[in-house]
Amino acid sequence: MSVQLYSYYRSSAAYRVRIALNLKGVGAEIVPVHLRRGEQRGDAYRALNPAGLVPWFIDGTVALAQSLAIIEYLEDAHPMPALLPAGLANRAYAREIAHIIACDIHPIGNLRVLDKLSTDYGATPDARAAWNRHWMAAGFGAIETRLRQTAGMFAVGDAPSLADICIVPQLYNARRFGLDLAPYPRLVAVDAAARALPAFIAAAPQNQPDFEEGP
Ligand SMILES: N[C@@H](CCC(=O)N[C@@H](CS)C(=O)NCC(=O)O)C(=O)O
Repeated sequence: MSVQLYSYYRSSAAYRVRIALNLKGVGAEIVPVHLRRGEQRGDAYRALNPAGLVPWFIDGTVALAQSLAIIEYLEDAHPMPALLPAGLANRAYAREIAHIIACDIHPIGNLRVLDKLSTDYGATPDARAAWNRHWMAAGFGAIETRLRQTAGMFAVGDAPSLADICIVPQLYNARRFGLDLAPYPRLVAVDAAARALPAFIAAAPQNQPDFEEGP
């Protein structure tokens, strides 16, 4: 198979790409990279992706990092079903929600950031989780407000979009780190609607070949 995705079952950035691949009906070989064991920092993986992060995506001669860039590539290569809603404003709202998650929330809750907090600043497991919850709550508040305006069955209207592709993995993280989701009823509702779709089910961490039980 010429399409490969280097992935870790609970990497939310890889989870986004898995959802997009499934929505587009693009089959891909999943190549597991064990983040907890540090495989992403090894020479073999860095020779592919010098950034030392997943996802890493290969489609024939194209090899690409960054989940949103990969998703845009898929959107360009396979326009239907569209991952951005119709209409200028709605397309921008879907991107806005995606960027709150991918640019504002996710980078500061990443494994290497949490590890740095522990090794250099003595953060305990509880402190790491509290840090993550703090930044997720800040972003989720903004998204919840936007959803009042944009949500239908899904985050922006009645079809799953880039916004839902980013929301579902981030809510998976939020539950993992024990964030109280009660203040975000719209976010919870659109997450539930999206997670019921086959493309999202197949992409879920528990359905990955490298899934492991445990914290
Ligand atoms: N902005 C990147 C983020 C990629 C990223 O940070 N991936 C995480 C997993 S979600 C990772 O590989 N972390 C490994 C580490 O922190 O060492 C994207 O959207 O693809």
